[in-house]
Amino acid sequence: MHVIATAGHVDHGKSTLVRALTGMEPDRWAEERRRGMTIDLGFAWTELPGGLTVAFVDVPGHERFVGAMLAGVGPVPAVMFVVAADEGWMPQSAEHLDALAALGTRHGLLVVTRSDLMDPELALEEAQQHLADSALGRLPAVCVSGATGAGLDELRTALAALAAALPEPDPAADVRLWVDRAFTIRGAGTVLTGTLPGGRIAVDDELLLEPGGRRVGVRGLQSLGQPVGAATGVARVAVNLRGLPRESVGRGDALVTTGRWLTTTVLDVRLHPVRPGGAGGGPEDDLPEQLSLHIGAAAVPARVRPLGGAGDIEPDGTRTARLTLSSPLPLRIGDRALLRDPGRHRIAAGLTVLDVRPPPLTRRGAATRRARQLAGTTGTPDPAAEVNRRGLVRRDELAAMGADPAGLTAPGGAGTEGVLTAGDWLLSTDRAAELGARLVTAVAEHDTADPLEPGLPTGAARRALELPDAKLLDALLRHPPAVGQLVAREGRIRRAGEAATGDALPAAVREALDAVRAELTASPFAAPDAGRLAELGLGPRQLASLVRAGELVRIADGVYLLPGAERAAVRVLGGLGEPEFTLSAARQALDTSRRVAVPLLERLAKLGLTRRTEDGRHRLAD
Ligand SMILES: Nc1nc2c(ncn2[C@@H]2O[C@H](COP(=O)(O)OP(=O)(O)OP(=O)(O)O)[C@@H](O)[C@H]2O)c(=O)[nH]1
Ligand SMILES: [Mg+2]
Repeated sequence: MHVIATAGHVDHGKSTLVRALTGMEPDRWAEERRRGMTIDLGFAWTELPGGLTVAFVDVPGHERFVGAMLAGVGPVPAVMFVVAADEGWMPQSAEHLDALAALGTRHGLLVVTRSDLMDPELALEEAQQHLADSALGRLPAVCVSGATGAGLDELRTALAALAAALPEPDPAADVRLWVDRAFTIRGAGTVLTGTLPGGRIAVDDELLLEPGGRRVGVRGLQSLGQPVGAATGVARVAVNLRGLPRESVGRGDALVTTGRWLTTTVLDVRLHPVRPGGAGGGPEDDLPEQLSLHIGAAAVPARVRPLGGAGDIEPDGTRTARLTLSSPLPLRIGDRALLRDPGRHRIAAGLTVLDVRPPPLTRRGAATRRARQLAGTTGTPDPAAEVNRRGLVRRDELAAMGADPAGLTAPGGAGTEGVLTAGDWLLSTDRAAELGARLVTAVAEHDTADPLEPGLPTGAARRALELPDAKLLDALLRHPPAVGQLVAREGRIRRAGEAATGDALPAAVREALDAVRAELTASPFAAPDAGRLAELGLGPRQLASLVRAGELVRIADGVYLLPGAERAAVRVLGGLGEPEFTLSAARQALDTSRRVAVPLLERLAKLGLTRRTEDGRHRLAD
């Protein structure tokens, strides 16, 4: 299916044409038919030559209903632009053209109707001239009469050609259905309608209703008046939602795929002049601070703050601005939208969304720096550039921004274009270098402050660098400048190669160790007592660091021997010549005190080198 919106000045014959083409009544309301005027959006559809089905979204032409017009054309990729032969180009022709140009609509057909009332040539030439001066450019054109039916076959053929030339939307795209109508059906509950631009909705799907993020289930689905199990964009759909009160939804809300969209009230955009060259309504004209943002079927008051000065307007008249919305919208990089000035009844600018999670502008000069940073960006999503600009960003958040990082990086390794992956996170090589340098410094500072416990605990390292995920620490250790300098071991980030050599022991501790070592070499089981340890300046922390460094083994509280003391003890005890021996015999053989002998024998038993006999003696293991 294809969807085409109408556009054109009030009373120029849009609805009459839709009626003639489809046999359906686009003016649904009695009031519309009584007044002969479209007030709200109308929907109708037909099959075209060649078998393509086309649905029309018929918009009102009256200036008062421009909000409805914008909600109608917003999500629709193509337009049937209608001009009355007897009236020619009129003010709402111009405003509708401005709106289409600003929204980026590029597919269309010009229809000059009411040709039974006047020769259409003049109106046709005039309209083509206006189109040529706009971003749309000249369009294929047909002259018809909705009253007599003249030219309608030709119009059908032209519509079929237009529909066939429309780009194929992605059936796997994330769903964002802008609600253009919401109503209640007795017995079924709340129904929303909209133009699905791409992606797929199926019965029993669970979606989110934005703003608000309310979970909603699809109870039923219709397309072109028929129940369907699923609908793939582009399509007109009516969605019956489970358990949703009618008053909690309205035009401009959006039904979106769960977890795939970010809603935002602050965004950075590129403003486009409505008309090439900028004459009349270009963003370089004085832009009121309060405007109305229109995207899809939504209209939201927006505060506009141009970024940078007059010098930051690019040669094509575009410039960047920050918008603050009065209510959140699900937006993505690359979205097209427009700003309307309700006070002056004009389209003020078109825009392309550049960033839906922009940095706050707090410091002086931040707005100008931001303008420079965004200069040259077009809104074409560039995941590598986004990662580089942000430094650190979650994968799913980047995808939700509209810059899907799939394929950007090889899992677990250095990616292309300066992007590193770490679990769910993407990290720019620049940020990795900066964080890595900070980590090297933090570890060095830690080791200076606390030489007895070398290595910065990983938790402290993460906090110091404000890393949201431990995997980022691993990524930093794999890349310059940390790689080769730092290693992770036993829960700490350590200077590479250091703990193994014991270099980190302070000189005083090293001297004390030398003394202990000399004494224990002379008398291997005469562990220095508390007085001696204190004399050498070896407190609990120093002793613990010597144990960690593998210089001493701890037999019990306050009892330290040289590494290998257990094996040496077994050798001595084996020399007793008795398979079983008492504690006292062992103490004498080892030439030590009970203070050492008791825990040492306990330790030998624990290591399986000795065992206790039933009568409380000790025996070497076989
Ligand atoms: N003679 C003649 N009258 C026409 C033709 N098309 C429309 N009309 C008349 O023009 C008037 C407006 O037609 P509509 O189709 O309602 O115009 P519209 O563009 O839908 O108007 P809005 O939706 O209110 O903007 C009606 O009185 C129609 O009968 C035509 O081809 N020939
Ligand atoms: Mg109408």
